[in-house]
Amino acid sequence: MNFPKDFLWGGAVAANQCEGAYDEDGKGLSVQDVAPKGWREAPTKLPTEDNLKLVGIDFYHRYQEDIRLFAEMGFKTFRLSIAWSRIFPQGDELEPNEAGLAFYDRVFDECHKYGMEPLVTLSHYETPLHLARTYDGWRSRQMIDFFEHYAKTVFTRYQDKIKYWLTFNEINSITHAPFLSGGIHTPKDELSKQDLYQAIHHELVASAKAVQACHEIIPTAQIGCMILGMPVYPLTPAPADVLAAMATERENFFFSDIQVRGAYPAYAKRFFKENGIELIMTPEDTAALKATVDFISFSYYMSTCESVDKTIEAGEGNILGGVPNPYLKASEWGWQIDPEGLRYYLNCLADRYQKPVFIVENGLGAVDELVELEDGTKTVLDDYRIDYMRDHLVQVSEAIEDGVEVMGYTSWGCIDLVSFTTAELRKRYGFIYVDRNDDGSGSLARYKKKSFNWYQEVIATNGESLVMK
Ligand code: BGP
Repeated sequence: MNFPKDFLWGGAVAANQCEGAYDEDGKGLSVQDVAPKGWREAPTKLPTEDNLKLVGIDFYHRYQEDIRLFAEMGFKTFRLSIAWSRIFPQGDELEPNEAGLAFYDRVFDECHKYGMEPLVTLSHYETPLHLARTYDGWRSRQMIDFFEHYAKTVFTRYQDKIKYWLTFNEINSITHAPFLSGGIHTPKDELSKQDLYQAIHHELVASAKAVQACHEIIPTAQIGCMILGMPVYPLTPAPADVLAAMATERENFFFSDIQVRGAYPAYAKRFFKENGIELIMTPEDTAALKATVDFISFSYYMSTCESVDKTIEAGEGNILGGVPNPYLKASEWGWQIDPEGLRYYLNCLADRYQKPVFIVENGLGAVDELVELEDGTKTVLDDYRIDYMRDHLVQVSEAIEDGVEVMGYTSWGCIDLVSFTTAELRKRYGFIYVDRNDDGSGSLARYKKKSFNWYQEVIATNGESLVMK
């Protein structure tokens, strides 16, 4: 196997899906606290008891135990997000909440105790609710200042602790999930393309300003963008399908094209013209966008297809969805499994940007059964998860052989947590089972699954065990 010696093996979580403690130590509400059913449904007025994220897996109180388990697996890195509303409860204050800052000090120190580098997402679907309700999220230009202030605050505070940063999680998902991704309170069907793309512009400027601030405050750090990665194949070789696939792919690459190259891509002009979009872009915005990222990170769960035949029904999937591929099988949630698509996508990114890439989410959401072995230990025999991850990691190795500079791999939901799209607990991704169920029952105890030992060996052998029988 050809994984570089310093390959960053690890796992990933997001604050809103694991921390719980939604109103402790001065934390303000985030958009997630009023979204008990995931991204498709309208938010509630106040947090409701059926919202599993309010307790999450109680990482806020159990982070020491969890990080110790990650260390036992040999993680070199642990991707997590800072909940913006722990630091600025409303989002528009000038002074940060010290208790929130102190919590992440403790978490980062715990990681360093085991020689694990935290990889920190500034904003992972958890905009402070006040910003959504008062400013309509990224529709307001004022958000740029609020975010820049937040980013500078955490860069300054953690400058000696954090080397790897990401700005916005799956930034391209805002086109489908404007509330949870962009804090936009206006219902999706009332949001014009003009307003959506103006909001996107504000978010991209804010991302670039954070990149600039990171480079100034922590010159030794690296900061990346994060996109929802999903290769789009033409459903047939018909040229019209190929062009349709290109157009859909560009709707996603639009974001990273700007974050990596520092300016709007040429194809944006026609897209804006045909959709009646006229952006307000100041000369300061144009200058700010020139601060470009050091690497490209992305989530990868599935590929999809595109067709000009609009009678074909879209399949299920990671927010963006698309037309199902007749050659692929799907997970229990209908997400089509395509390990070779990961190799293809890694190569696409490398060809397009000539920058290092980082897979910061990948994994299988499945229903797990906790069983008791003869010696009394409880575990999950999750061979299906091992197969999924092995197949994907073998393709990562192929991409490295193709010449792609891959910085690392952090599997999604390395410990079971509340799912994003459907906000449930029975959709599990972890190497560690958490005893908590959709009805809120469970002791919150942690159990190692079979995949725990498997991943431990993969890391210990730097990937060699992937091809050993
Ligand atoms: C991505 C998100 C994550 C995560 C993952 C899996 O879109 O960045 O937050 O949850 O998808 O999705 P789900 O949890 O819905 O299975």
